[in-house]
Amino acid sequence: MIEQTLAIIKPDGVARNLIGEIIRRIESGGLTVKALKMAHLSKKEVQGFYAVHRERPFFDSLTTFMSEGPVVLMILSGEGAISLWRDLMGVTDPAKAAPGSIRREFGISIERNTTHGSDAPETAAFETAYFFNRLEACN
Ligand code: 3AN
Repeated sequence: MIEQTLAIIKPDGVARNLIGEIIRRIESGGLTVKALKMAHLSKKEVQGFYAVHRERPFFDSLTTFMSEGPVVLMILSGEGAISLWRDLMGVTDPAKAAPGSIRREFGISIERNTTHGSDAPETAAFETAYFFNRLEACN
């Protein structure tokens, strides 16, 4: 099934000039970039995006990190895009991520793990709509 998913290159990735390398992996991995923009999110905007995590102990630290500098926001499309993008990223903790995955190669810590990807169709729908309106999303 053709799916759409939200990808973010997090502040640690943008700050280390990894935008090109990560988009190269997205495109050569079989995914298409459908929409793309940069933003320096406010802490409030990040809190709204990560609202499902608001009770987690790392919420304050995570939202501070995600608002410390610019990010790249993208809608990716393709066959099984949600799980395909998560496979390319690797699991949350870079130390446990598969060799060759983005988080294994570039992640600094479980928090500063370079990229984000939606984890299910419902979260993908919420997350893409959180950052892109219908015109921007090329629908
Ligand atoms: P994923 O992004 O792999 O789906 P989630 O949804 O569990 O992982 O966590 C969202 C984000 O919160 C992660 N990408 C990471 O930046 C941060 N995070 C997750 N677990 C921790 C943790 N134990 N300590 C600090 N930050 C964390």
